[in-house]
Amino acid sequence: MTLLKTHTITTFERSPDGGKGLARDMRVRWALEEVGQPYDVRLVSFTEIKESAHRALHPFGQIPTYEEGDLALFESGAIVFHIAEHHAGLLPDDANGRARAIAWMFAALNTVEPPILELATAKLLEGDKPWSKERLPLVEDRVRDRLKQLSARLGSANWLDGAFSAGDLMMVSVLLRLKLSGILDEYSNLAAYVARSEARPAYKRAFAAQLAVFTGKPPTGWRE
Ligand code: GTB
Repeated sequence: MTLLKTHTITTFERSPDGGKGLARDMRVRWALEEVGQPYDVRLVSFTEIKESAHRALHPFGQIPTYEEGDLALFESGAIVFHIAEHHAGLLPDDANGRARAIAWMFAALNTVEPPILELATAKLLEGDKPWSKERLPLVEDRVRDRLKQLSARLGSANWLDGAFSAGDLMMVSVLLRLKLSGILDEYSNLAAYVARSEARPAYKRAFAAQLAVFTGKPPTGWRE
């Protein structure tokens, strides 16, 4: 008999994005939904994540964390990679395709996400600085540079490298942060790539589950 291990993730009891699915628990929820693994959620406050019990799981006092049996992980990239390695559905079977999907995961986190985070910081945390107006276009252009390169590579394909993979999941998770800025719409194939991902049943279930935390309403029919 195979015993099912419970997957437990932590996320904010009150996400600062108001349930838009932009906090980093969303990518872990999405990965678990893609591979069909149920999971438990432990809600934590901003105070709790800085306390020693949570820091034992996450040295930097952040969410998400992931627990499975005697394994505790932090960093959304490492968590999604772990899920993808242990369950079918997010990494190709052939070794080279697998390596390329992992490269796309790293590209999302190391190459595409940094300028996008920089833009969020420039808008949210530095918007009131006297130099902000002058700097913002530079930061936006750095984002555009990356999007242009990504858009050229994606071309008219549905996914970055063959079938949908953990590389796409991570890339789209990163791009979603740009949706409200309008910059994504300047690259129609990237906007369509994100929309195609949001239409995936697994994405919808994950989104409904994180929204339910915020609204207090259980997702309806999310596992039909
Ligand atoms: N590199 C880590 C990972 O990928 O797991 C980064 C984790 C991280 O930044 N976690 C954030 C956190 O715990 C929450 S997701 N912050 C608390 C702290 O550092 O004290 C970041 C986030 C927050 C809010 C929005 N939003 O409002 O749109 C989007 C993303």
